[in-house]
Amino acid sequence: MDRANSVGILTGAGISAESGVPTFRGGGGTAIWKGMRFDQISSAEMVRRDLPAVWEWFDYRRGVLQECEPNPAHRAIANWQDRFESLTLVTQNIDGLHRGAGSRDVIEVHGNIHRSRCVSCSKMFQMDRACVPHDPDTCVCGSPVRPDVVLFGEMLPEGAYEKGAEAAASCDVFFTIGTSALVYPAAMLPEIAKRSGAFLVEVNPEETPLTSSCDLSLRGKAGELLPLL
Ligand code: BJW
Ligand code: ZN
Repeated sequence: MDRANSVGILTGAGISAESGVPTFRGGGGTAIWKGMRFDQISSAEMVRRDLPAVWEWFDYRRGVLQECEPNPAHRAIANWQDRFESLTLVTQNIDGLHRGAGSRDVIEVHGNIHRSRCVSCSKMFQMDRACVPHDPDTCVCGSPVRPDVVLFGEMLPEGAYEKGAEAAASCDVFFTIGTSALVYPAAMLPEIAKRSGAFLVEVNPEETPLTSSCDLSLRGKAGELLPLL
């Protein structure tokens, strides 16, 4: 890190675990909401079939997030942004905690839970964090709004993945932090970094499919390890 000019970072649900945000696949189980696996309810098909149920799930999670604050891992990364010539932070998280900790220009490849979007005209609405359930329910054009998050089977926001891939291909060190690295295309970023010659570091209490490609695996909690780095 002393010699690095350019740093790339991919974070996942694990970095927010110590803030009290549940992970998706952690803890030996898979998140279940009212009898549905999260990959069923968090899917493009479900938005078409039962948008009110999707909103119920996301409003529940917005409620959980009201109690959550950034943790030392989010703050460590925010501090790094002034220590390197270039730092690109890509997060799969929709919780907004990186920004809450002071990180700028966060690339949120899976969207943001505090934003909604019209299903017809794509107009976006910033929701009040303090306001659960969501508001508005309907766009000015009369169509319903949906959470502005990327569900299974949906495309990522335009340019977001490409920006991350560019940074991954040109950085000196790449960190993959708190992600199971199972969901694509985000999981491609550490692979691109490694192929392009970056030093690849994983921060995770458990092994992931990326572990064997990593130059260094730091086994532990992000909130404990990142401040030490
Ligand atoms: C700690 C810790 C601590 C715990 N400190 N660490 C190629 C092959 C096969 C399939 C596909 C493919 N390309 C695309 C697909 C399909 C699909 C996909 O990837 N499926 C795989 C599951 C196989 N991808 C998509 O559909 C994507 N879209 C797309 O590709 O568009 C093109 C397309 C369109 C149409 C058809 C086909 C292609 C979109 C993916 C969007 C994913 N969205 C979700 C839900 C968001 C909304 C919501 O929140 O409900 O995003 S899924 C869910 O997983 C969420 C997360 O961002 C994402 C990643 O999970 P993450 O962050 O890694 O969390 P966990 O829980 O898995 O892991 C936590 C980790 O933390 C663990 O490792 C712990 O050990 C660790 N940990 N405590 C550090 N204290
Ligand atoms: Zn509209």
